[in-house]
Amino acid sequence: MSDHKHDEHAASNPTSPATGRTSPAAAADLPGDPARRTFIRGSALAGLVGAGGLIGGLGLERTAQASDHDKMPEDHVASGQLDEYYGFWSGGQSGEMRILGVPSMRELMRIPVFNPDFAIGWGITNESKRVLGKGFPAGGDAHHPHGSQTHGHYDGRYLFINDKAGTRVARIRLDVMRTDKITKIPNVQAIHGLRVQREPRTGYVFANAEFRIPTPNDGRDLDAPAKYQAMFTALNGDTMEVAWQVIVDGNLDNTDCDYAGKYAASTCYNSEGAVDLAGMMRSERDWVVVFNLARIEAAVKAGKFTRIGSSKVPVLDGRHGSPLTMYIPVPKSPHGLNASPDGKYFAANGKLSPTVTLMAWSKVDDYFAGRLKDPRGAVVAEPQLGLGPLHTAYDNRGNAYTTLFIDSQMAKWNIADAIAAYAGKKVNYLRQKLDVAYQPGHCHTSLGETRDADGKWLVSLNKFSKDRFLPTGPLHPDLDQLIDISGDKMVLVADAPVFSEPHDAIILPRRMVMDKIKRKWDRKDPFFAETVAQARKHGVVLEKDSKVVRAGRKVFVYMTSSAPKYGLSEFKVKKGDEVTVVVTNIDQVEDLTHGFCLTDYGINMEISPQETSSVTFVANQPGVYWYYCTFFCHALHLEMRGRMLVEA
Ligand code: K7E
Ligand code: CUA
Repeated sequence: MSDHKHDEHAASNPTSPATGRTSPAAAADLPGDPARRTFIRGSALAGLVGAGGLIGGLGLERTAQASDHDKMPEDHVASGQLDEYYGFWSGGQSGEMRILGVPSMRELMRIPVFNPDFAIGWGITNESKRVLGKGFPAGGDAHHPHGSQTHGHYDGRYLFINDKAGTRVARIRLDVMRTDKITKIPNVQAIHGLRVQREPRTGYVFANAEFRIPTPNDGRDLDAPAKYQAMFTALNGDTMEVAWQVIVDGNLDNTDCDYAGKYAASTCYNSEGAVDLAGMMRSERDWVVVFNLARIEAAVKAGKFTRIGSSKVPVLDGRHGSPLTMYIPVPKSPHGLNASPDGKYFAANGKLSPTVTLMAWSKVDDYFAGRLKDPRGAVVAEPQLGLGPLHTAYDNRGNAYTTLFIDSQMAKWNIADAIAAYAGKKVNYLRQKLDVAYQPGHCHTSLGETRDADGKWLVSLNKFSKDRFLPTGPLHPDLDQLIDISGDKMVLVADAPVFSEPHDAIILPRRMVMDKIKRKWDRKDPFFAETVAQARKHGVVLEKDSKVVRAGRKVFVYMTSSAPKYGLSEFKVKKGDEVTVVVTNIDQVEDLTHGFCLTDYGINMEISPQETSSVTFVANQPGVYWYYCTFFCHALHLEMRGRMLVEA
C-alpha cells in the first residue's frame, strides 16, 4: 500500500495552457526594416536605462492572434505521458536549479544548489553542509546551467551552474540530481558567464568574473578603480578545483568555447574600467576576448604566473599585448556569447547595438598563427536584427535565433546569408520575427549547445509577463515561452510562468538522461559515505541497527525508517548535548521517501529509498519534542513519529 503516493494529483496538473493565446502576428513574420533599427543608440539606451517607460508601453501594443494550432497543440503531453525532453532551468536568485519537462513545460523537480531548502533539508543535513562548506551564504544567484560534454555531445555526467551573488560554481550529479560540489572562486567577485569545455570533454568549466575588484581585495582602493581587475577562471570539472585564472582588461560578461578544444571566448563590457553607469557607456566599442587554452597551459607549466594572497591558483596576465589572448573589438556593451553547433562560429550579441557580431574560429587560428594582424578581421558577419539583442541560439539547418530585449521579439536569421550580406551581396538574412511576451533575455534550442542541435524547440526566457496571467501582486512571474522551430516558421505553442528568475536553460533528450537516472540510492553512494563510515566506527550497521551511541557530550542517534515506522520511537539526551540523528530509509519501494522533522528545532530532512541522511544540532531546549515524517508515505504516515526527551 505504500507505493501509490499521490498518484491522482501527480498526473493532473499540466501547467502549460492549450495554445490559442499565442501571437505569431502576421506583420511580425515580415523581416524587420533594418533602417529603422539605426535609431538604436538613443532609444536603446533609454529603453535599458530607463526601462520603465518603454516596457510600460509595449504590452499594450500586442494584439492576441488566433493560433493556427487549433487541433492538437505541439506541446500537448497527456496525463501519464512523458515529455520528450528534460529541461534544466536556472532558478536565478532563488539559487536553485529546476527540472522541467519539454514540451509540456511542467515543472518536475527543484534541485537546491546555493539555497537552503527545508523540503529536503539542504543546508540542514550534514551531507549537504559538506557540499555547501562552512558558513555558506544564505542563498545564491544562479544564471547559467550547462551539461558536461564529450566531443561536443552531452555525456550525462554532470550539470554545472554559477552563483553570481556568492562567486561560486556548483556541480550537480545527473544520476541522482543532487548538488555534489560547490567551489568558491578566489581573487574575483561575481561569477557570471559559465560554460563547459566540449572537446575532448568537460574537462574545463569556464567561469567569468563580472565585477572588477582590487587585487588583493584587502580594504583599499575605493578611489583607484583603474587598479581593479577581473579574471577569467577555468575549473577542473572532475575535481572542481580551480586550474588557473587569467587577468583581463574590462569586465567579463558571458562566455562560450569552441568545438575543437582550443579556445574559450568572453564578452567584455566596461572596457572603460568605470565604476558608474555613465562611465561604462563612454566608449563606442568594447570587445570579445579569446583565450588560447594551449598557450595558457604552456605558460602555467613554464611557471609564468603569480599567486595572490593565500590562494594557490596560478594567475596569468592576459591583458592587451599578452600572447595568451586576442581582443576583438565589437560594438559597445555586448552581452551573450554563443558558439554555433557546426563548430565554425561564435556570436557576440549587441545589447546596445542592433547587431550580432559573428566571428569565425578559423580566423582566431589565423590570428594566433600570425596570419591575421587586425583582430577585427575575425568578424565574418554583423547582421542588424532589432533592438536589444541579448542571446542567440541555433538550429541544425544553419539558422540562428536571437532575442531582442527591447523589441520583445525573437529574430530568426540565416547564418550563410548574413555572411554573404557582410561580404557585400544583396541578400536578406532575416527570416522571421516573432513577438514574445515580454523582454526576452536568454533563448535556448533543444540540444543547441552541442553538435546534436536538433532544430525542434526554442524557448524564450522572458523577463516580464505583465498582463499574461492572473495578477500575483506587485511581483510578477517571468514568462518562459516555448516555440516550435521544426518548420519554416517559428510558432509559439506554450506559456510557462516561472518564479524569479531563470536566466538560462538547457534542453536534453529524455533517453540520455533517463539512462543515467537512479530510482533509488545506492548504499555505497559517496554522497553519504562519510556518515556511513562514522557509523561503522560506532559499530553500527545502518540498514539494521537503531540505537543511541554516547561519546561524552556527543550523542549519535541511529535509526532506520520503514513505512510507517522509525526504528526508534523515543530517545533521551541531556540539555546541551550535541546530537547527531542519522536516519536510514530501508524501504526498497520506488518513490517511498520519508522525512524527519524535529518539532521546534528547525530541522527537516528528506530520506529517499536506500538513502542515509543526518543532522547535527545542540539540544538546547529541555522537554519532550516529537519528531515526525514529512513525506506522505503510508496510510499510517501521520502515526510515523517518535519523541526526543531533552533532560534538564
Ligand atoms: Cu545569461 Cu541574464 Cu546572467 Cu543574459 S544573463 S539575460
Ligand atoms: Cu514516512 Cu511519512
